[in-house]
Amino acid sequence: MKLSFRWYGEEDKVTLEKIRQIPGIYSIVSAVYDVPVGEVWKKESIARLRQKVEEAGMRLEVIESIPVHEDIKLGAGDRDRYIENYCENIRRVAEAGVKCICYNFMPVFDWTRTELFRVLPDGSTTLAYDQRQVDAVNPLKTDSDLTLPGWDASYSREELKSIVARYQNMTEEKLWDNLAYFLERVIPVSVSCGVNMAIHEDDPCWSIFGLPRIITNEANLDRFLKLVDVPNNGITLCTGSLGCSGHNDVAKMAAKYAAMGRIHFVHMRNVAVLPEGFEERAHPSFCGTLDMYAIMKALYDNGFRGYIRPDHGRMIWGETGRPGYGLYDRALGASYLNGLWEAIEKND
Ligand code: DNO
Repeated sequence: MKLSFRWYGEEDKVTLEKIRQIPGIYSIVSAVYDVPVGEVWKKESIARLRQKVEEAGMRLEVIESIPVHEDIKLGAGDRDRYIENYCENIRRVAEAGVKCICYNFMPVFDWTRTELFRVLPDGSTTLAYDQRQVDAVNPLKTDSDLTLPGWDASYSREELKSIVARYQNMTEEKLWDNLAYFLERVIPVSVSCGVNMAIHEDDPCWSIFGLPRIITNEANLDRFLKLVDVPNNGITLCTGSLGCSGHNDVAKMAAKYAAMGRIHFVHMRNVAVLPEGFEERAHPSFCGTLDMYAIMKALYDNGFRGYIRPDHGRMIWGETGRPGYGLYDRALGASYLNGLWEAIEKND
């Protein structure tokens, strides 16, 4: 396992110096945040990011994310220009030593939660999702007084409304076509640069606000991998995104896609599936619904030795900061992953 850890750049309260003290960190996972979605990343920004990480004694081998512009997902507007920019970003990060790029293909909304600070019985706070609250929100109505805390602050209410409106006639099949169009152009570039592309599953893994979502389950991941059937076209196995639906057998999927050599990155996170949705929990298996040991073992037994990062953590010990991305609980998660891996390896 190449243990990795997400860092949000120089603005991040969780500094590289602190991350370095977590045992076993192999690579930092980061991105360039100084240009709008869809534009080409400046070479100097990529070089500076790499330099910061290397000065702190680590590597920068994973980018999360190079975001996909909405025109590409919509198959409209300036998609060819944005795809060309995307290809150029792949070339540029590859030149800086990056080996894996995580991205997603969710219309408008990335991960969605209804609560960012749900208090758990032990006094820690966590991210939670309640379907009833999501169903009560209509992003097409700007006067609706409900806003979700995880909503992308880069869009104003009016902008959000008009972007959602552009998806009104979008079917799942059309989204599949647009994804294929994107992959057919981007994957050959990643092959020639020696970079693995790793799509992240939709979070949660079902349609929200009537918008199509397709990277959601085993049948759809099978279909995805066949769109461009080469090893570089792979996935980020996100245990929490898949595991928040009781329908996904995450350990089985880990085994299957690892054996195919198509998992390039893993997000390890535990969730508790609840009647009205789900809430995020501490990493160990006994804290939530997922069998984290079974997932790690499935990865190991099927030859996966790549990048794994602890995913969201709770806020504990009074820490404040970016929800899901504090230091302490993610560091506990990293230690737990180290422990699982050592035990699995030694039992082999
Ligand atoms: C949330 C993350 C996602 C992920 C993107 C990948 O915490 O897991 O935002 O980075 O979906 O593009």
